[in-house]
Amino acid sequence: MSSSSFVSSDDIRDRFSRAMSDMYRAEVPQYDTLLALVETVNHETLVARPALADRLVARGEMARLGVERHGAIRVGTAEELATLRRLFAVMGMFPVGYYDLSEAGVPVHSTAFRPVEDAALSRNPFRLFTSLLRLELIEDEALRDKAAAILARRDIFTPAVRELINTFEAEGGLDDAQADRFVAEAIETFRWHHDATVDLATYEELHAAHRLIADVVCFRGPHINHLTPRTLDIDEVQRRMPDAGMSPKAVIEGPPRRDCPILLRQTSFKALEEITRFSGAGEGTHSARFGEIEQRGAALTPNGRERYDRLLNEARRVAEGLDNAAHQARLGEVFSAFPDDETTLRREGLAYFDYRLADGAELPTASLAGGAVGLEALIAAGKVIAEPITYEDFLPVSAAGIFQSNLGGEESSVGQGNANRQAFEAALGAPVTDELALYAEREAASLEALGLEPR
Ligand code: OOG
Ligand code: NI
Repeated sequence: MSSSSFVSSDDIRDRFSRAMSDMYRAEVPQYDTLLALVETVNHETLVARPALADRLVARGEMARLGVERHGAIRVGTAEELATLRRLFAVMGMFPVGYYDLSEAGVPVHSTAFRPVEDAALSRNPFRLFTSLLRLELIEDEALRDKAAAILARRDIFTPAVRELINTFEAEGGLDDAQADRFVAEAIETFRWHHDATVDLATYEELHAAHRLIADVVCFRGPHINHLTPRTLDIDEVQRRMPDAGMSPKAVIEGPPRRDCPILLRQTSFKALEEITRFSGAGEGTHSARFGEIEQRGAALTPNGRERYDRLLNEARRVAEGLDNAAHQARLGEVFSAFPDDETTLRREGLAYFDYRLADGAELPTASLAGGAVGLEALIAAGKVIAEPITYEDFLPVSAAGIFQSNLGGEESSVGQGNANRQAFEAALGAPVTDELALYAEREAASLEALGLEPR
């Protein structure tokens, strides 16, 4: 087959994310309500803030706003994770970042499969936060063995999707019909099943060890547990959620509202109780799926991130049990120590920036050797435009808050393990990419394109 008949990975990802959104909309009607609410608030925000609209257009983010989603899944074995890595590669999604959730008593570690190139992100930035259950953190050995045996019996992939992954790897691409078939088959892995694979007693035993273990082990596959649209004003969406019939979690995770948004703010609403049939005719309920929204801000440098982590810890020490208004007020106070204008964020090296030539501007050749001083002068003269790079990843403390809120927040009887990136990468069958390195590369590339030295 000639490579010219291949569909691009970006296209396959776009088809897949739309198919996933359609499936989730049919499975969870509140998701549709949430999408409508986010769209309304985004529209109102853009009308009220034309400068923000201009910037999104200039950064290539306006077109992607309407399709932008992230989802989350949880798998049980190394083989499942490694095959997912190959499946996502077909769609141009690669493992970025390592997240240790065991610190927060959630027995998983995770990565995000996502596109990494600028053009791919602009086309469709669909990401999946993917967690691997850590059975070694179950203290009861007999229960651990039982869970492993149940997981060993299932195959979460259809035979056809396995074949198409092989075809992609052997031929270097998929043609149009194969790509459609791939999307239809891949979606099957993430579908919700009302039938559990175990009897009620087994479900209850695993549930007692940790709700998450039951969610991963007792079903035929890693059902998509939420799909998250991106909003431009998370406070406003949170405020309007109750009227739209959704009850948001107590507090918005992440940094406070700011003039220059940083990193990621998230909130979710509670999982649905779903009727589940167990083998041996038992019936019960299981809550697997929930809703979430996110607002994205600037990617922070290691320095900026270190300061964020420190301030967040400081705010959290006294924020326990506060409602959202009080929590946000407390965060706001503590984060007044974090500069909130772009010039300072840039000059102090707290956030990553993208540099481009202003429309119609030309660079004087003398500026090329000017280093940082030359760059500042060019920005001051309006010849070079510096804009923060959007954070495309996740935050472990926030993710733990989302997990806990939707798992019922109960104390876990699971041992708190340590981060084990090596074990995660061994299961994945590949290293995860360091997310900070990606932002640093993008910043450096934008300077190089102007003939300027990286910072
Ligand atoms: C994932 C929770 C984390 C996020 O956006 O940080 C997450 C899960 O519940 O499987 O989705
Ligand atoms: Ni999420």
